[in-house]
Formats: sequence, C-alpha cells, structure tokens
Amino acid sequence: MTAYPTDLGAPVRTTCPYCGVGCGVLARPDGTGGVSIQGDPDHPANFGRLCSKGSALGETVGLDGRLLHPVLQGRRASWDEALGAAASGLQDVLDRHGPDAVAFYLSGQLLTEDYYVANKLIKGFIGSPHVDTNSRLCMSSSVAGHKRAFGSDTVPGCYEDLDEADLLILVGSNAAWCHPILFRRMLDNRTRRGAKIIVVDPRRSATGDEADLFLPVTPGMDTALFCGLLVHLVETDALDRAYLDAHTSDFEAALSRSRAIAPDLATTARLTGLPKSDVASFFTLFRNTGRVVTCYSQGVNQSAQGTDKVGAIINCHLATGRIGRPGMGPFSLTGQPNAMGGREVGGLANMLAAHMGFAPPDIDRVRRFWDASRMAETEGLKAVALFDAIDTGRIKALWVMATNPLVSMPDADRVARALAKLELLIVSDNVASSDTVARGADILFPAAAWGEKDGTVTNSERRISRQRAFLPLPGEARPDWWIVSEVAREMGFAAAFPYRSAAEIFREHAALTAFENEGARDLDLGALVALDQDGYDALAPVQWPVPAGGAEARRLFAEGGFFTLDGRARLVPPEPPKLAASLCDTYPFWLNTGRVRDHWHTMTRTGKSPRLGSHRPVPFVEVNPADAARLGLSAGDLARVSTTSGSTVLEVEIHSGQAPGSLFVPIHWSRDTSSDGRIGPLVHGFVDPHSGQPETKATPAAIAPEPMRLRGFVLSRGPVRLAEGTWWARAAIAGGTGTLFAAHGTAREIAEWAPDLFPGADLAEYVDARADVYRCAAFSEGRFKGVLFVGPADGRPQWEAAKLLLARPDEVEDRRVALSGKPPGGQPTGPLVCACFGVGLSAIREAIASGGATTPEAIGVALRAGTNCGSCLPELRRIVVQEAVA
Ligand SMILES: Nc1nc2c(c(=O)[nH]1)N[C@H]1C(S)=C(S)[C@@H](COP(=O)(O)OP(=O)(O)OC[C@H]3O[C@@H](n4cnc5c(=O)[nH]c(N)nc54)[C@H](O)[C@@H]3O)O[C@H]1N2
Ligand SMILES: Nc1nc2c(c(=O)[nH]1)N[C@H]1C(S)=C(S)[C@@H](COP(=O)(O)OP(=O)(O)OC[C@H]3O[C@@H](n4cnc5c(=O)[nH]c(N)nc54)[C@H](O)[C@@H]3O)O[C@H]1N2
Ligand code: SF4
Ligand SMILES: [Mo]
Repeated sequence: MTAYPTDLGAPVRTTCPYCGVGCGVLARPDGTGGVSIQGDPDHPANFGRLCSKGSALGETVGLDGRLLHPVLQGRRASWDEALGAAASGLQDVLDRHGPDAVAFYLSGQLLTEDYYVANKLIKGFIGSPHVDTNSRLCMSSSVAGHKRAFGSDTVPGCYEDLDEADLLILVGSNAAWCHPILFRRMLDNRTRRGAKIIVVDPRRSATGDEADLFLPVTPGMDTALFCGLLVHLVETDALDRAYLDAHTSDFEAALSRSRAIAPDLATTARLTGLPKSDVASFFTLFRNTGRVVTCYSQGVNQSAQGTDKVGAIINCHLATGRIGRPGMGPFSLTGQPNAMGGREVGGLANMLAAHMGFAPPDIDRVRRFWDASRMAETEGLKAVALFDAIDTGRIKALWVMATNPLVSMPDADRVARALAKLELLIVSDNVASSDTVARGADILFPAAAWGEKDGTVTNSERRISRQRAFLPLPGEARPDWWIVSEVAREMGFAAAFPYRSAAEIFREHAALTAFENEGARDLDLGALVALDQDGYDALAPVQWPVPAGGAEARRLFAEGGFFTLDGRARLVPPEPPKLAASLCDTYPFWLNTGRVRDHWHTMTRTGKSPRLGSHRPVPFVEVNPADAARLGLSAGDLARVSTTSGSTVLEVEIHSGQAPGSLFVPIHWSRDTSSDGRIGPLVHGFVDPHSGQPETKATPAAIAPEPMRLRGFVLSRGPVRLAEGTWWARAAIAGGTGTLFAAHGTAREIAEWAPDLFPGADLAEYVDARADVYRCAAFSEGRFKGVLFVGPADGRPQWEAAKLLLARPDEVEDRRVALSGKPPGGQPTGPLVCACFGVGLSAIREAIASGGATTPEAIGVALRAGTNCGSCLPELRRIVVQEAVA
C-alpha cells in the first residue's frame, strides 16, 4: 500500500507538463490519488491563468493504463532483472559492434536532470554520439537558425516583450490553441495598449481569426515574405545602420540574396500568393513600428527550409536593431515543456552538453569535466537519419524515452518496420498503451509521471522552473534519471553516476555550464552551482544566464555581444524558397498537419480527460468548402486521404479557413485511440539541410469520399475493441468511454457485437432491419452499463444526449429511456466549446437566440464560457457571427 501525504491543505508549486509556455501550477492532492489544480498566481509565465489542458490536469493523473512494473521480453520482471538485462544487452551490442551501433531517442518531455544523465551516459561512457530527440521534429530549425545568426542557441527576448510590443507578428503559429496563455497576454496587450496582431499562415486557424491582418501565405513561402520585407526596409531607409555597423556582419550578402528572391512588392506578392495591398500593409506596419516581436513556431520550423525561414525573420530584426530591447525581437515559441532544457544539456545529436558543440576544445572540456571513459567525438545521427540507420542495420540497440515515434515520426510505418530489425529495443514510458510501448520492446521501464517526479524544465523565455512531486511513486515506477543511472552503474560506470537525487544532477549540470566559461558561452548557471537540497526545493523560477555573482538576464543582444568568435551576429543569405515535393495529378492537395486545442500529441494523457475529449472526438480532415463541394464531401462524411507512402480514412470537416487545394489533419490520434487516425505514415518528412528537421506540413496528397453504410456509437464503462475492418475512434466521456464507429455491414451484423461488448449483461434491444437501425442498452443486476446504437450513415451520429446516460447511470432505470438515447433530466450541451466550464454549442446558440447574449463577453457573463482560460474565445466570436448570419 502506498501512503498518501496527509497534509491536504498545502498546495505544491509545480509547472504544467504540456507546452513551452511553462505555466506555474498549484497542485493540491486530495489524499486518494487525485489532485485539484489551479494556476500559480506568482508564476511569471501565467500569473495564475491556465488553459483548458492545464486546468484539466487533475483528470489525467489516474493510474488506469499506467505501466507500473518493468517488463522483460513480454513478461513482468523485477527491477534487478530488467536493469541487468538492459546493461548486459547494451554492453553486448557495444562489444560486438562498437559504440556506433548504440542510439538513444529522447524527448522534450524529459526533465533536465533525466536528459542530462542520458546524454552523459551515451556521449561520455558508451561513446556513441547517436542521441537525438523529438525536438528534432520540433525546434531544431530554430536551434540551427539561432546558431547561424547569434553563434549560440539563444532566445533573445522574454514574455514581457509580448506585453510591451506594438506589433505582434505570428508566423506559422496557432498560438491561440498551442500557446494559449501567451496568446492571452498578446490579446490583453491589444486591449490595453492597442497592439496590432498579424498572422502569417496558409490556413486561417483560431489565431488567424483574431488577427488584425491575416496573411494566408502560400505554403513554404515565408522566406520570400521576409526577404521582400528586408528589401523594403533598405529602400525606405528604415535600417538601424549604427546597430548593423557595430554588431553584425554579412548584411550585404543577405541583402543581395534577398533582392534576388524578392526584389519588390509585386514579386513578393506573387511568390507568397498574397494581395499586394496586404503585403504593402505588412511592410508598412513593420517599418513604422519600433516595438515588433515576431513569434514563430512549427509553420516555420517543420519545413525543409526551416532554418532559412528563421534566418530571413532574424535578418529583419537585426537590420532594424530590434532585438533584446523591450517589446522587440524574434521569438521562437518552443513546443514542449522542456524543449529548451533538452537543448541545454545536449540532447540533440549535433550538440555536446551545456550548449557546447563538437569543436575539439569543447570535446576536451566535457571529457575532463565528466572524467569520461569513452567520449563521442563527432556529431551523431539526427532523428530521420537515425531511424534510417536502424532500418539499414547500422544501429542495433535503441533506447526510447518519453516519446512515441510510431505515431509522431514522418513515414511512421517505415519506422515501425525499422524497429523490428533491432537487436535490442528499450522503451521507458508512463503508459502501457502507447503505440510504441504496445508494439512490444525487449525491455519496458515504467517511468514516474508528472506529479510523481522532481526536477526542472526551461520554458520559451529561458526560464527554469521546478516540477515538484505531489503524489507518491505508484507501483514500481521510478524517475527516468534513476533508471538511466542504475543502468550506467550496472555497466560499470558507478563512479560517474553516483546520483541519489535530482538536485545532485542539477548541481553538476549547472557546474558544467559554468566550467571554463568566463562569458564565452551563453548558457551559464554559475549562480546555481551551490544550491543545496533545500535551495533546490525552494528554487523560484529563474531566467538564464545567471553567472556566479551576476543577476539573471531578461534580454540579450541589445548591445551586441553575440557568441560568435568576433562577437558579431551574422545576417544569413537564404536559399530561394520552394517546397521539397511537388503536386501532381494523382496528389493535387497539400497535406498540412498540426494540433487541436484540447489534445496533447499522441493523447496518452489528455485522452483520459472527458472535458478535453469532447471538443474534437474523432480524427478529421479539414477541407475548403469549394473543394468539398467539387468532390461531393459533406461535413461528417468519411473520406480517404492518401499520399505515396500511405492512406487513411478520416471524418470531413469543412472550414473556410482552409485554403483551396490544401488539407489539414491533426497529429493526435494513434492506433490506441482510433482505427485510422494515425497520420504519421502519410507524412513524407524531407529534411532541412542545416537542421535535419523534417517537413511535416506539406506532403502531396489526394482525398476522395469513402462512403460507409452505417454509423453508430458504443458507450461503455471501459474501452472496447470493435471488429476488424470497422472504422472507429474513442474518447473519454463522463462515466466511461465513447466509441464512434462506421461500418460496411448491416445493422443485423452489428447487433451480433452486443454480447461481446457487454459480456453477461441483460440486453434491451430495438431493431428496425428495414431501416438498418439497431439499438441496444445493457444492464447488469439492474444497473445501466452502456449502449450500442447504429443506423444509416448520415454524417456523425448525434450522441451528445446519449452521452449523458453514462454520466448518470443511476437515473437510467427504465430500458425505454436508455433505448431512446435521451437522458431522463437535463439537456445535452451539444459539442463542447468551453472546456473549462463544460459549455456546449447548444447552450451558446440558445443564449444568442434568446437575445440575451450577443457578444463573447455577454456569453461569458451568462454562461461563464470563455471566462477562465480564454482558449475558446476565438470560437465564441465565430459562433456569434455565424448565428447572426443565420
Ligand atoms: N493544444 C496543444 N498545444 C500544444 C501542443 C499540442 O499537442 N496541443 N504541442 C506543443 C508542441 S510540442 C509544439 S511544437 C507547439 C506547436 O505549435 P504551433 O506551431 O502553433 O502548432 P501547429 O498546429 O503544429 O502549426 C502551426 C501552424 O503552422 C501552419 N503552417 C503550415 N505550413 C506553413 C507554412 O509554410 N508557413 C506558415 N507561416 N505556416 C504554416 C499550420 O497551418 C498551423 O496552423 O504546440 C505546443 N502546444
Ligand atoms: N505530422 C506531424 N508529425 C509531428 C508533428 C507535426 O506537427 N506533424 N509535430 C512533431 C512535434 S513538434 C513533436 S514535439 C512530436 C511529439 O510527439 P511524441 O513525443 O511522440 O508525442 P507524445 O504523445 O508527447 O509522446 C510522449 C510519450 O512519453 C510518455 N511520457 C510522458 N512523460 C514521460 C516521462 O516523464 N518519462 C517517460 N519515460 N515517458 C513519459 C507519454 O506517455 C508518451 O507515450 O511530434 C512530432 N511529429
Ligand atoms: S498554456 Fe496551457 S498547456 Fe501551456 S503551460 Fe500553460 S497551462 Fe500548460
Ligand atoms: Mo513540438
């Protein structure tokens, strides 16, 4: 039996485990394994606010689905056995094939301390440089762009710049859904100070809906836009010559390439597909506004020319001296909670540790500091190349920690085939059901999850915050740093891995950042080297650099001081922009992929929350209305999306924000949560030559209707498996699981599922074979257990009302009530809009129709919708407009 802390009153200050905003969270454990969650009013990232995902964290800490003990060759094993097998397995591959045959694949969701020991083990003691991370798919073009321009991977600004800017440009960022709390800060700035917001994105997302100027750029053409801007700034004499002269070099080369790409307004407009007047407004706003922040995210990074896109943006900021001063600067919005921390400790194959690279003096310095027995001396393979090297047999042993590559890698089926060729696959995860864990590994390690582990993360503004444990370690789960250290000790490296706490590791990491630094490297945590356990436990959020005896730096580079040899920044001449692939008659659509508001990646955590599950319950493809009409697709229909590497079936959503000729599919569904939602196998992932980051936003694709005879749903206490060949997707709902499905058979055939779905239950049934309708409700000892409803396919089945049955099973006494699919009391809310207060579309429409609430603000007063995290405000605004039109 695990003992829970008894002091239920005191909240634990910790940090949200989702996006790179890095919001502070107050967690109050309830003493029975649950927790209540609030925003930390004192944390400088969020000042008490949380978005829908952060607010729902309490619904995700349950132990169902967790991996709670080590597994060796498919059977439960003791820690001793599993650790011994991992150490001897790695040693065996080392002995027979050398260090080059061993690789680690890590994640921006590991804590800095976990990451540090994993990197130290492989680069310093196993002697292989092949350690890469899912940050390769996420931020590596920003890293490469920063290093080319600044000589170091430095984010120059801070969040206050978003409060103080007069112009906020968001390039390839759906911040309204992906960095909601930062987006709230931007909207507040607009309300308070009148800042303008420009959004550059081929698709009008919820962020684009809020823009003062929305620029639907042709996919991949951002570089042309910013090259055109640089030329315009030169021609209108808007440069900061003093800054350019004192602190930069290569301006002429960058300008001449920019001129060659986008010599004038007309060319810029043609290349970007934007109206000339809008390009002109963009140029003028940038030129005339001193305080400009350009935020960018995956529309920039996940591109085969992502590093050049970053370069073209940074060029404009350097040329105007708008960097490192209040309200000014290029700003890479990082994705994962510890994308930055992973970069800091050297999780990327082309970084060593503490922001050092593979230059001989760096290698020597790290070797001496670690007293390394076998030091990697070259850059390692980057993610896409790493999985290729597994496929070709060069890499024989792989350890995956905290990432789900069978879902998230481009060309994911090829990745699956490659993994099958490994001699040794080790996976550390929290859950038993992720696609990567479920496929089986030689060794599975149960890792401690958020709330159970201790350490630090670094957010987008270089701010280090503590994640603190507030739950006991469940089952046999252990922190990742402990697992790695134990394997290292078993391999004979005990002296270098003596750690007994995360604090000890943090101190060593901080010491390495300061070691022989003297201002030569951007990352310096000298002031934190002496933190004792109490100091570490009490550590308040702090921004680096914090050199010994110095203060933390909010902003960098206002007075130059770049980390190049001559201290000057480089302006970079970008290559002419073009996408890596081309459209053709067979594949005439651009397939774009990304995120939805309420889900996190492969849903291993957000998939547990009923609140988060109802905003978008099935995997879908967003289609422009004209394309849909031409292809005969209606909202709620199923359609087959294909590329040269795979094909899958998704529900159609029609959205005018989707540009004609393009499709958008979310990345969140896996084999665990759907039959067909995994999009990774379709995505090509051509890599950027500088960063190795794959292009996951532009794969040539086709779409066609995929008619199904029947649609239906199952509501059940726990997850169910439907017959092979059925299209399905499941979501957490109040009281259990909801599974929406589509099938080709007849209602009679579907009826045969019922006894298997509800074993041993009494079934109340309704059949209308001629109409192809079947309904059954299951009861066990008089208690309502669930339903199976199916009927002719006509869009997504209406299940909002029926879902309430499962939420209030005690009220379903009458079989007729259950079969009617209508709850005894209460009204269905319709598809969820506000996840924080559970307000659905029906209620909002009613409030608007009654005339009582005609603005998002008034809806907030009437229903509370949109008044907590604000993530749904763009959607509320759209509903108000739609209802007004109707
Ligand atoms: N709700 C939610 N939030 C998250 C996450 C999540 O899973 N769910 N994940 C986190 C992580 S790890 C990350 S990396 C971030 C990602 O955050 P974002 O980058 O904001 O999210 P995405 O949806 O991947 O892509 C952003 C936009 O890029 C656009 N885009 C595509 N091609 C181009 C192009 O050529 N040019 C331009 N300018 N834009 C283009 C897409 O249309 C899309 O709207 O979100 C973080 N926050
Ligand atoms: N097509 C396409 N592909 C993409 C993207 C895209 O936009 N389009 N985006 C890319 C980006 S930016 C990202 S960041 C990736 C994300 O892709 P992944 O990293 O594959 O996604 P997650 O679901 O976050 O996987 C994290 C896994 O780690 C586990 N986990 C969580 N915390 C811990 C921990 O503390 N320890 C351990 N050991 N395990 C833990 C979770 O249970 C889960 O299985 O996807 C990338 N792939
Ligand atoms: S914005 Fe939301 S997901 Fe991101 S850190 Fe804050 S609460 Fe977590
Ligand atoms: Mo990411």
